[in-house]
Amino acid sequence: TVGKTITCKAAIAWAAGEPLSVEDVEVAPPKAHEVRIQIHHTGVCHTDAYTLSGKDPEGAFPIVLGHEGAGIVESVGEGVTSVKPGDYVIALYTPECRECKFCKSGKTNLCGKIRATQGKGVMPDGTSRFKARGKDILHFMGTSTFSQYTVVADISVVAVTPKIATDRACLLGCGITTGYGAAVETAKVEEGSNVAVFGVGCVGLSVVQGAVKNKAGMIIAVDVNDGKEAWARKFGATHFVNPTKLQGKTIQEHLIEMTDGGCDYTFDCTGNVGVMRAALEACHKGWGESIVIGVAAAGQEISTRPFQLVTGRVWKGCAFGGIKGRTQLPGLVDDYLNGNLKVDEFITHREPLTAINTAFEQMKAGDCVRCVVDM
Ligand code: NAD
Ligand code: AHE
Ligand code: ZN
Repeated sequence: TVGKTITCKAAIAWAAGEPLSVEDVEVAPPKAHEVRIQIHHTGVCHTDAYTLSGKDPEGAFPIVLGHEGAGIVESVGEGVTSVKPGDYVIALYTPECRECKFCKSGKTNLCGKIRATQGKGVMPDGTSRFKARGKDILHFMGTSTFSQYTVVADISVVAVTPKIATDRACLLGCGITTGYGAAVETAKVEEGSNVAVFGVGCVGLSVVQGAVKNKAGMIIAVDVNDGKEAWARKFGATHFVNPTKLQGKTIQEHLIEMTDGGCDYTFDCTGNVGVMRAALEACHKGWGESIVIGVAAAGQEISTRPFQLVTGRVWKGCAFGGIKGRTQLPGLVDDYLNGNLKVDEFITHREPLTAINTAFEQMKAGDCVRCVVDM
């Protein structure tokens, strides 16, 4: 059966740096191997603000942003077997086809199947399912969750038990999974190891949570915003440092002193390349590993003395925490339902879709961990 176009509300980014405009969008039915989702809730991640700012080299306009969403499958295209109408789902900006070189490597969660079209803001067949004011509107990160209905590839969605409410499940679509996975899956933080987390927004606090889960020793939260100290301690950080308040000492020197030689693992959750350097240099000689999670603007580059690597420090990074969404998200949902993964605690603000621009403001103001938007 051929589905119908649905007209609903979406927050459209017409141009870089402008507020989103909530207006009617026409959402075409899913084609073969595509899924149309009614989004119930979406988080607003720093990456949405980054692309809206115009600093993302892949960011093109007009576009429906949003990549941290959960809802219910409305309809599926031909050949879709992994989900069915009525399933509760989380959208995946890191798809998992289980067939490509990346998926089969056993070395990465990155999937290559649709990355090229995803980066261009179109579906795998090269076209868009969104239209507004008579114009085609681009997709974002293969998910576009700032729309009441969205269409995604069938490899970009995972069904989860409806026991987890969609206002919680959405946060597993990016922020929480990214930080938690970076600690547990990518770094594989060991018991007793000393950890420093630069930037304790949703992603950084999730790294803290992963470090606690793996029984790290010192967990040092580093943030320029003193308001984040209480949050970091609530999630299990043992120390807090505001790097702007160190007199005559760099943050890396300070951390090396605190940890008697440097951290075993550090994480950048800021997207600031100066912070990335400090995080690498705060690592222990011989084995310390620094994980880049933050996304930096076009033109930004990282640097350090190669001696830092020659003497055993390791620089790496990950997307979505290194987590394979279709395989591993149901397990994280179970962890949440069994009381072994904090999710509720991340929701500090809520807004309706009509006030989505307020959610962006709140994130910049800094007293907010995550604002969840009710669609
Ligand atoms: P956020 O805005 O909620 O948190 C960022 C935190 O960093 C804030 O608490 C802020 O005060 C702090 N900060 C800013 N500059 C700092 C500095 N110089 N030193 C120390 N702290 C500083 O952002 P978020 O949603 O948690 O995302 C964090 C970063 O991770 C962003 O760059 C985002 O784009 C990126 N991200 C990457 C992935 C991935 O898969 N790699 C996934 C999600 C988010
Ligand atoms: N288009 C951006 C890339 C931004 C980026 O690195 N995105 C992360 C996810 S951030 C989620 O909040 C990611 O998944 N990266 C892997 C990939 O394939 O994009 C730029 O700067 O060019
Ligand atoms: Zn994100």
